[in-house]
Amino acid sequence: MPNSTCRSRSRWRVCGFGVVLLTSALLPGACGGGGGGDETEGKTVTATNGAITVTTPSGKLRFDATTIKAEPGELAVTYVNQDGQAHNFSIHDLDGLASADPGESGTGTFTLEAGKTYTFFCSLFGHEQQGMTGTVVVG
Ligand SMILES: [Cu+2]
Repeated sequence: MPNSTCRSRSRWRVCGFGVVLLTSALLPGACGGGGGGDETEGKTVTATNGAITVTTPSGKLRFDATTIKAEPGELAVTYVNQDGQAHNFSIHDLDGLASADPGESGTGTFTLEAGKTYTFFCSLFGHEQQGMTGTVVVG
């Protein structure tokens, strides 16, 4: 059906170009920023007075922190979701959940044991495997 609008001679070139433009328009976060989008990779953040804020930037299946340093006891997490789909902040083996719809934020509380290292992640299907994960180091 789209072929009817394409002349036979140049149809692959013209139609292919259109597909590339369409794909780019549908994936604004895929290549935006010209390579400067990963400046938050590997960031370590330290909880202050048992509280911390973790953010998912728009268009990224990532958290802005990959290592969180915290004291033993209660950790209050404010999770800010700037992405276009729902995500959450969870910690393996611990109760608690900070879940947020697109453009919103949520809070959750986790109880950390001294000397332990935990893995935090987004529990939505496949997100941890795609990079929504990091480490909580308890001092
Ligand atoms: Cu997620």
